[in-house]
Amino acid sequence: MNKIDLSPENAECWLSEKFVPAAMVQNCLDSLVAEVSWKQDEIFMFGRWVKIPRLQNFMADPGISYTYSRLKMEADAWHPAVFRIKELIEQYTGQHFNAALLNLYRDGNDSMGWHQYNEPELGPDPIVASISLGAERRFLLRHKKLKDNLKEIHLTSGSLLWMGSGVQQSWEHSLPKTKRCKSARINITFRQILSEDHSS
Ligand SMILES: O=C(O)CCC(=O)C(=O)O
Repeated sequence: MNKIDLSPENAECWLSEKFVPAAMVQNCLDSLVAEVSWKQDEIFMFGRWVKIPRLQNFMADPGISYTYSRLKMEADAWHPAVFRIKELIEQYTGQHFNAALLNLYRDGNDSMGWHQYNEPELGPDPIVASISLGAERRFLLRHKKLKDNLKEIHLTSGSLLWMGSGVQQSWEHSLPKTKRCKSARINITFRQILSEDHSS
C-alpha cells in the first residue's frame, strides 16, 4: 500500500495496486461491461443540462437513492462481482459501504471533470473506496485553495484508491481525457449513504 502525501492537511489517502486478485480482474471487467445497465445520463452544470462524458450506473442496498448535480439515481441491485469486491474492501479496511457509483470510460475520450464528493447524503467527511478495472488512467487531485498543489496518480487495473478522512474537505479530483487510451476502464466508487435526515 502506498500512502499519498496530501499535505499540508493530514488527509488520509493511499493506493493499493493489485488489490483485486488478478484472477478476478478480467472476468469482472467483462461481466460488468456486458451485464450492467449503463446509461449516459444528463446532469445540471453551469446553468444547463449536459450529457456526462462517460456511462454510469448506481448500485446500492434496497431503498437507497443518490442525487448529484440534480440527477436523482435509483439503485440497481448489487451485481455479484461488485458485491464481492465490496466484501473484500470491507474485510480489508473495516469500513462499511452501502452504495456504489460505477463509471464506464469507453476510451480516452471519456472523462470526469473537477469535483469533490460533497453531496449532503455522504455526510461531512465522506470516505470513498475507488476501484479501477481495465485501461490505466491518470487521476488528478488538486488542493482547493493551493491550486498549484497537484498530485498525479496512475490508476492501474485492479487497484484500490482509498480517499479517507479529510480528503474531500480540502481536495478535488478529476480524470482527464487522453489520446493515448484506446480501451475501456471501469471505476467503482464505494460510498456510505446516510439516512434521509443525513445524521446517521
Ligand atoms: O474514475 C475515477 O477514478 C473517478 C471517479 C469519480 O470521481 C466519481 O465517481 O465521482
